Amino acid sequence: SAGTIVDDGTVTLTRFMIEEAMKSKTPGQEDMVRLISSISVACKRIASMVQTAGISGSTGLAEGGGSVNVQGEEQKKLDVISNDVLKSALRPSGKLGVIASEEEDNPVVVDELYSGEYVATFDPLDGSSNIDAAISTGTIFGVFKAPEECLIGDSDNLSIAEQQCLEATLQPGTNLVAAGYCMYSSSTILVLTTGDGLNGFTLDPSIGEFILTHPNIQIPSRGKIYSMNEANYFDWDPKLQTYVDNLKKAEGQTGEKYSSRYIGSMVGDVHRTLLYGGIFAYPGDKKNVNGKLRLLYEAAPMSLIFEQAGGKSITGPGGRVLDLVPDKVHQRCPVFIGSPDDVDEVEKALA
Ligand code: AHM
Ligand code: MG
Repeated sequence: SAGTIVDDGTVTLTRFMIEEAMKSKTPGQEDMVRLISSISVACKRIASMVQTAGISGSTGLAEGGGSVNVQGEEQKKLDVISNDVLKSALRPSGKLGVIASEEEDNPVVVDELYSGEYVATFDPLDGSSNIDAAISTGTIFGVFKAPEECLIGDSDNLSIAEQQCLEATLQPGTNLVAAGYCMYSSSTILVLTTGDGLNGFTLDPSIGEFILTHPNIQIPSRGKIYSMNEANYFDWDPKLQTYVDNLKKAEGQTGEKYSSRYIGSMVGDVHRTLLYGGIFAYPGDKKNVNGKLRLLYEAAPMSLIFEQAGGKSITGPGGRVLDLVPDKVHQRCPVFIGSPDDVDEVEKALA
């Protein structure tokens, strides 16, 4: 009838965030809504670019043909574009002072004024080696509170504030106030925690909105899939070799034979692990003692995400990834992440 407000029960990301902010006892959650909303807009843009990359000619390497980032990795065109999209989406949110990104040598300020309340870390387009074959990629992010010193800086007096603020991204994962990823795959899925559970949203392209499709995600306590780059097997710790051998022979704790799945895109491999259970790992090995994954914008955000879903994430026996205190922006760490029982099993095997 006339005047009836129709509510079909659809919960968009914006609606969800606003309702959470109203319920929250933490002050200032409205600022978090703005920040996440800016990130989600950037993710929509990246999703659209990734989907049409083969048509628009944005596959392949960045300008110059052989551009490498500070870690010596080739930069793809879309790595660079995604980084720019995130920076420009965050600038008007007005709440972010500094970002550290896989594609920037050093943390950068997103605005002239160091007035942001948050600092964020990003891997703008993780797994981009997969992009030219149209295989899943993702954006990973973590958000910290900015230290006091950063809040008072002004653009005429940058020297001291600048240094302090640029170092503000070097915080342990236990300080994260939000973390998430957006996966660009057969659907575009944003998985997000602001420290009170984990929720997943699927982009409905017909209306351009993220819709709550995975409320309160809980990882199965045990899975039967392992996900690691087994080409590194002969460089692994023999204890890890034995653990994986046992999973293959149905001689692990469960006595079940495991399956192997590995995309080589952390977001895709981790998303599957979150929903189906099991273990994803990028261990250290003889050649790379700290493995490959970066603490600040890959390992730590994913670890908070998993812990919020009842999962576990360790860097080795007795070492929680979230407790690691970074001393370099691009530092790497071994990662074992997944169902609590599977992570306990690998922890015991490695001890
Ligand atoms: P990238 O940030 O340069 O894309 O590298 C990170 C990616 C992860 O997505 C993935 O888990 C890992 O590298 C795969 O590495 P490998 O090819 O050594 O198995
Ligand atoms: Mg990456």
